[in-house]
Amino acid sequence: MTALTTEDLDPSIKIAVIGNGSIGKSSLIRRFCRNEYVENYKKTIGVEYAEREVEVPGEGDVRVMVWDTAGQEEFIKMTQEYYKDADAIILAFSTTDRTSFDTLLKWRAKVQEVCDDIPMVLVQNKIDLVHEGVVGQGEAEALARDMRIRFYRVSVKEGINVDEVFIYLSQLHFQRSRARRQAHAEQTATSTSTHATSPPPRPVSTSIPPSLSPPSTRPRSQPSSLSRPPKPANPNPVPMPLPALPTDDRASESRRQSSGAGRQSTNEGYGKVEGGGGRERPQSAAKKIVAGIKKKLTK
Ligand SMILES: Nc1nc2c(ncn2[C@@H]2O[C@H](COP(=O)(O)OP(=O)(O)OP(=O)(O)O)[C@@H](O)[C@H]2O)c(=O)[nH]1
Ligand SMILES: [Mg+2]
Repeated sequence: MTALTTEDLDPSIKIAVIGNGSIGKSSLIRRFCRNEYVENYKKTIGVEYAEREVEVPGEGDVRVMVWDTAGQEEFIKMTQEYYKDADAIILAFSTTDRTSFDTLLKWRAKVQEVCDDIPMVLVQNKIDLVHEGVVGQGEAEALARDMRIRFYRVSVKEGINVDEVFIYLSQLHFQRSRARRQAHAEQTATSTSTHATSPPPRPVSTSIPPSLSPPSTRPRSQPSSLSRPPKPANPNPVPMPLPALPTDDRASESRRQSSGAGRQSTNEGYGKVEGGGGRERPQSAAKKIVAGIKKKLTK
């Protein structure tokens, strides 16, 4: 089970609509958000925004935020900024405009320049004008298959298939983000259980600049009489298992050890592993060492 996120509590999706000018992008959004249709054409300058709450089967009420981008060439660089932020893309063309179909791959390339694998759908608008059509249904379906995306035939004017496009994209987006979260949670669980069986990591003090370190409980240089006695050299000739370090730290740790720095913490590490690993010296020997130290200290 994955953790609950704000996306579960307040589901929303950002969709950008792209494609050549005058194919009906603004009309599609106006129909979806306000259920209105306007006959006269007024080109979009830059980017416009609209939103609507819609019930998405399996997801409940979803806030759909839509970016209406200008299809005119002069605005492409500017509108591309908005795809970057989108969760899904509607790639649209018009039944009566051959160029708008022929440039679809170019539009998709613009998306791929700025987005990773983003949910997308292909929309053919103005199917009420199919008698004036210049794009065959077969070739549009073939293109959608090549792009591996779903294809919708829409008439904004007649209100055909408009909500369906937005609802499908919302479902796709939420399914994918749930799958991603679940994969991430499984990956985290696997790496946590791997770490649980490894020995605890040794402190690598050199990885934290002194200014960021928590204040030390021990002064840096201590009088020799209070410093810990050096541990005896490891009697075991077999290399002790060292706790796994993050990859980057391994190199610096081996440099640190070969330069002699941090020896004491290395010994402490070995000592801890020894204590739990059944390689302890006989207790009497240990007692002798402690007694010797006490003797030295009381001199
Ligand atoms: N017959 C018909 N006309 C439509 C349809 N959808 C939009 N139109 C008309 O197409 C023209 C262009 O529509 P817009 O929505 O402004 O086109 P756009 O893609 O936003 O254009 P830009 O803002 O320049 O990128 C308008 O006159 C609309 O009335 C439709 O489904 N059928
Ligand atoms: Mg427009």
